[in-house]
Amino acid sequence: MFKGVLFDLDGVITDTAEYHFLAWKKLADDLGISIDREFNEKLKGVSREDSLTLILEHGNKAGEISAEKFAELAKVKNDNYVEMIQAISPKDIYPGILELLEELKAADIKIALASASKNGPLLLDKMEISHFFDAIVDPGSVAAGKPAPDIFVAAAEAVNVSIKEAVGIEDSQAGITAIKASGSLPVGVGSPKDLGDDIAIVPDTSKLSLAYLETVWNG
Ligand code: B16
Ligand code: MG
Repeated sequence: MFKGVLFDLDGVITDTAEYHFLAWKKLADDLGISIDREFNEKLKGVSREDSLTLILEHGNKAGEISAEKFAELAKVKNDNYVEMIQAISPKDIYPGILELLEELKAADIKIALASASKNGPLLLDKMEISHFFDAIVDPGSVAAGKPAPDIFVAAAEAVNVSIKEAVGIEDSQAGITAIKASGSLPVGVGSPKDLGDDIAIVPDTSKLSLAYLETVWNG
């Protein structure tokens, strides 16, 4: 049996993936760069700075932005995003997630947060679920962001669980790649079209439960 579950946040625990998209879209529009939902799949799970680089490259503007302007743009996006998430509360927790956290706790399975977001701790507090987490990895503390495996490896280490005895739950292409590379077992939230047809995928979080994870684990 697995001994730990490594959770992504945005798009797995709550719908903040949508707010990230809206905040990036506004910034891109202001820069005269067009981004759509298909392009956004490449941004999910990717750090703030790497996301901005991808957007600027997409708009062929990477070369014309100074380091100072780059930092300013990243701040503008985050300020807009942080404003959007102020109203997040326990009612915004995705269906099935609270029940899953309760089941994992009761089964003494470790719970860790492996989110690329620096706003992760704030969001867990707003949803009043911080106490479920045995560890929250600071995304700034790992050498490379998703799709590199570092944050999942660090999350398993932080709860003293072998990475091979952990399940990772993700909604993003970058995150699934990271989980696969880490050696833990991936479970996707979304569609095989976006996440691939070689892993266990639920269409939405209401299908996640301890029993479901056990079924996936047992192959
Ligand atoms: P922040 P996750 C990721 O969170 C988001 O999917 C991604 O869109 C965002 O750019 C990244 O966090 C950084 O977030 O700007 O708040 O530090 O999906 O890994 O939980
Ligand atoms: Mg995510």
